[in-house]
Amino acid sequence: MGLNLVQKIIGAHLVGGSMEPGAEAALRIDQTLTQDATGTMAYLEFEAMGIDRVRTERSVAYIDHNTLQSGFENADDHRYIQSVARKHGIWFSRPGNGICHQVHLERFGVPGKTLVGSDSHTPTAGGLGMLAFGAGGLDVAVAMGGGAYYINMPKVIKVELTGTLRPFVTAKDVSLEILRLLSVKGGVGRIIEWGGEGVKTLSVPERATITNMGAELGATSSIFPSDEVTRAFLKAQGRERDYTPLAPDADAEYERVITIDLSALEPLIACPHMPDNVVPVSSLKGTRVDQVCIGSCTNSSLYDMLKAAALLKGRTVAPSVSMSVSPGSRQVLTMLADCGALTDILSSGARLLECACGPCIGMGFSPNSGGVSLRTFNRNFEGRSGTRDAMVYLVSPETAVASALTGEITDPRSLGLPPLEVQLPAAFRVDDSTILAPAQPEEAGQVEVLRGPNIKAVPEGRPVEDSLTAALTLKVGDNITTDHIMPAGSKILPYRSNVPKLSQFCFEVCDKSFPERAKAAGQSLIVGGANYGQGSSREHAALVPLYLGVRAVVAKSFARIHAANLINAGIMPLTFADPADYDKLSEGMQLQLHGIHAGMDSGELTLEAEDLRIPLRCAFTQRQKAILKAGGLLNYTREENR
Ligand code: MIC
Ligand code: SF4
Repeated sequence: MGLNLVQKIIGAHLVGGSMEPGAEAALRIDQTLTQDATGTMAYLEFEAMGIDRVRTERSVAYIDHNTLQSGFENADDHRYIQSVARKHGIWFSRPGNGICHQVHLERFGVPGKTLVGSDSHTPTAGGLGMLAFGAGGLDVAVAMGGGAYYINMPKVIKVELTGTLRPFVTAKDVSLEILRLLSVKGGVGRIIEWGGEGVKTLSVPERATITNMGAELGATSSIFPSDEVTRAFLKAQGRERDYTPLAPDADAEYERVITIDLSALEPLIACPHMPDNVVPVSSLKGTRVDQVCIGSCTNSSLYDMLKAAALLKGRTVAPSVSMSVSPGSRQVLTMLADCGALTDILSSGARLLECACGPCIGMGFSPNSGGVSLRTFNRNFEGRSGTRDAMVYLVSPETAVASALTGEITDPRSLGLPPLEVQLPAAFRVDDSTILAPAQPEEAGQVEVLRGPNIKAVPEGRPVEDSLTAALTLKVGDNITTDHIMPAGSKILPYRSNVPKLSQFCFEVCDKSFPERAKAAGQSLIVGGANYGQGSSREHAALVPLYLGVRAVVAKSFARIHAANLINAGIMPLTFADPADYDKLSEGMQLQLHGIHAGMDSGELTLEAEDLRIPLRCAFTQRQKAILKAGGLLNYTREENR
């Protein structure tokens, strides 16, 4: 039997465990990336591990999330990351240089290599044929130190593409179509391997738009083959030497094959407040639009920006619409300037924002009250834009511009314009002067790490004891995202390296009184529904509950990265044996778990509450059990290194 692409890359990186579906596989990691909102914590954890220099082929620290410096906090964190990177062998992409995933694709991604990044959209690099995973900061710290990255061996779904996209139908519509088909839970425990004849018709940035939004499916990763299109992209980036062709064997096997005919797609739109709430754009024709944003790691490539500029050229944004454009990188922005497309964008009345995440994570440009915002981004969770009652829709750049011009949701095909003729350049403008090299090993000792007063200690995990009595301090429903657990936005993000301060905002979207209640309870338990912790990789969604005394979360099911982050923090993720038992629990109950250690071995525990006996499941690997008993991955790693 032949191998699929995922099996080939995993096979070449397997350092422990097994490739049997469901089994734990330990992978050698070639590259890591961090961004600033998760990076400070990741580097504090790396420092705590006591390793002098990273042991990867390439590690890069990006500054792209916390670029609004409305106080000293973010600036201090940036100086910390810059200095710690210089000292420990990590490349540093300066603020303004661009969004980590876009810059990594342009300058560092290598087909066939493995990448772990402290951001859930790290699989964007799968557009280049890289096997990339989003992870918590601590997992990235371990990978920087040369440790393996552990995944439960996923099943592989193949999406076979046929046909060619028609004018004004885009890669973003492919992402939305697969979300419509599979839902935000449909990728859990799976890697999506894209293939078929249609792949050849998609450029690397288009492929990256598709792998980027695999994160919204809950998928472990997403990947495209590496072919002549990949070679041309790398060559245009001056990196043809990084090219390797990669394809699955002809007789490779998959869990299932889904076929998407590109020629049959139409412009799609994800409605508030979930990325899988997808309908045709035409079905919302005429809906008023207040704001339009183009950018984010999903749609900020030169290709996306050139298309937007071509549509805006000689036209003006409707007076009722406020529009922003954030190019994904300095390379994109300077090339837009060089070819005059920037002038077309600015002349239309759109506002130019920095090459950064910006509005995607509520860092400025929040919509007006109850505003309808059309964004080329990947997430439209409630409140994420910074405006609690905003209605955020996700669309392609073409749909975004068409709607900005008319002031209402508009299928770009209905404008009656000729197809856009946008080509990728034969050579990109390569200037790496804003990516700083680390110090040479012999100089590293003299580099001083600069720590501002905002940087507080990483909370210490507590070993899981054999019995636990704790109050149920919070019960939440299905699809709770990490944006619910630990919201972001311009007011909160500056405290990513200050867990005590951050804890005041925990679950703010669901229940403002939770932090006080949890603190008063001393130790507590949270109950959740299905897909608990979906969305980002932020380990703060585990570290902050840890700080507030949360010892276990009992849910119907968990999102992959969040479950790993809970274990890394020493918090037990437990699932209901019968999801119907969820209804029997209510806030304020005193809950008990006994014989936890034996239960972790058998995979079964009983939650006792008043006269209830609720069976729970806990399928931990040996390593995960050891981490929980050690009180988290940091303690475990320290013990291992001793
Ligand atoms: C996001 O898109 O939610 C973020 C902000 O990029 C997060 C990381 C973070 O919370 O810092 C992610 O996707 O992992
Ligand atoms: Fe940044 Fe948004 Fe991408 Fe997250 S999803 S990395 S906040 S652009």
